[in-house]
Formats: sequence, structure tokens, C-alpha cells
Amino acid sequence: MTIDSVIEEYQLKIDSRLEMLSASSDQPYDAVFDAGRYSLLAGGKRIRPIILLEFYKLFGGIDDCAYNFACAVEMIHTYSLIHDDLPCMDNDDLRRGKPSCHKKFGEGMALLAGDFLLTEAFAVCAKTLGILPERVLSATAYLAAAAGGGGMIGGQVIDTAGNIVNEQMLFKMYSLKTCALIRAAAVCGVVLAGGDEQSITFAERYAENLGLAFQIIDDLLDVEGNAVTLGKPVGSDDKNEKTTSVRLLGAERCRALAEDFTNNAISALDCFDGNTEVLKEITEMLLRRKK
Ligand code: GRG
Repeated sequence: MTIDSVIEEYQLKIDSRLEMLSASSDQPYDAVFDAGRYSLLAGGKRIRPIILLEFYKLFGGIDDCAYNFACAVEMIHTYSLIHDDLPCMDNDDLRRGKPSCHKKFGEGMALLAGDFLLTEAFAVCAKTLGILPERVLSATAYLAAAAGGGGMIGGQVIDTAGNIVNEQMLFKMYSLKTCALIRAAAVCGVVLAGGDEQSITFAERYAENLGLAFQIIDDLLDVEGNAVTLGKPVGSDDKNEKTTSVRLLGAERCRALAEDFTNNAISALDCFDGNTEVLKEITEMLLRRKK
């Protein structure tokens, strides 16, 4: 099987599970389900759930049991995109090739759709079946911390404060805003499958490096990419006067750094005994991505 077909198979299965998890039910509050589903099913890359499922498999987990949990991570990711696009944040009109949630449903409903997806994600985690409850609890706690004030939200706070003056501050912000959720995906996969502390540390090392490479490529694409291919506007960072890796370090150094972080991520995978070929190929693929 080629890596493209492995990813496509994952995406199809994740999409159909997300559809099921966000189904509406003919209620007066259905509008918020419609808005949440609109963004959730608009076709993202599904990198975070795929990473979770690959780590889960690496440690001997039975694939299907972790699917809901993996989808919960995608729900949190989608909520962050909806809120990030709002006029009070980046004010972006296009996401995943479609009008942003607030453009389609209005600001109030987009805010609620994000809130709905975030809350529902933890309900989905709590309903994980076929995995020991103490593992589910521990993975849920990790995910909540990664998405919260000391994780993704904290990163967004630093980003919006707009006073990043050096590389160290920039990478601290990226570590929280972007890497935290990717780290949670990898670690939750390990934890749900019953991996030990050392494996968690290696998974964190992998995901931190992957996340930094991922964000730097995202910064480069915002300058050099194509809006149609990306499915979101280019030049958004400039419009919002964001300090990004490209602005601070220049495109050439960014390309070199993204390669270095990718290589570090791949080296971290070599610490595991099992088959990490799919993870390695995904990591390489993300470095070369155009969207
Ligand atoms: C909660 C408002 C709020 C923000 C949290 C994560 C985040 C901070 C904002 C989202 C926008 C952003 C630039 C995040 C950095 C990570 C990143 C590059 C996200 C895009 O993820 P992809 O490329 O998107 O996986 P798809 O659409 O493929 O799922």
C-alpha cells in the first residue's frame, strides 16, 4: 500500500466517524450542530487523529477502540480553527476551501459551534469503550492540559499579545499553539495502548519536532503558497502583523530549520521497536506539503 492510500483510508474512516459523532437530531438547537459539522466535515488533512491512531497501533492497541478518541482531537483542532478565523482573532474568510464558519453562519453561531465542538470532544473521550478506564482518564487529562491555558490557548495568548522579539519566544509560542495538540495526539495514542513513561517521552520528542517543522512550513506557505491549493488565504500573517518564523528568520533559514526538525522527529521514531514506517513517511510528506 502506498502512503497516499494509507492516508486516504484513514481519512475516509475518520470522516465517517466524525459524521456520526456530530449527527444532529431534529431539535430546536440543531443550528449549532449544522455549523459545527460544516467546519468539521470540510475536509482537513486529519493529521492529528492519524498520528494518534498510528501511535496506538505501534503499542499494540486494537485500531477501532481509539477512533472516537482520535476524532475528539480533530474536533478540538476544528474548534480552534473556527475561533481563530473570527473577526476578533485573525479575521479570515476562507478555511478548508470554503467560507469560514462565521462567514457562513454569522459570528455568534461560529463562536457557539467552536464551543460545541470543544465540549463535545470531551464527552466523546469520556465515552471511549474497549480501553481500560484509567488509560482513558489519563489520556483525557493530557489532552485537556494540551488544549488549555498552559497549552494551545496559552500559545494563542502569546501570539495575540504580539510582542515576540526573538527566536526563543517564537518557538515557545509555537510549542504551545501548534505542537501541544500534536503532542497530545501522539501521547494519547501511547497512553491508550498502555505504553510506558519512556515511550511517552519519545512520543513527545517526536511530536514537538514535527510540530515545529509543521508550523514553519505553515508560515512559509502563508508567504509562498497558493490560496486555492491551501484552501485558506495567503498573506494572513502579514495582514495581522504576526511575528512568524519567516518574518523573524527569513525564508531560507526557515526551510533549513524545517528540515532539521523533521530529521529530529524521524530520529525520535528510531527509539521505538515497532514499525514506524507510516509515521516516518507522513513526517517527510508534511515537510514537502503544499497545503
Ligand atoms: C482557540 C482561538 C484559538 C486558537 C488556538 C491552534 C490555534 C490556536 C489556532 C488555529 C490556527 C493556527 C495557525 C494554528 C497553528 C497550527 C496550524 C498550522 C493549524 C492548521 O492545521 P492543519 O494544517 O489544518 O492540520 P487542516 O485544515 O488540514 O486540519
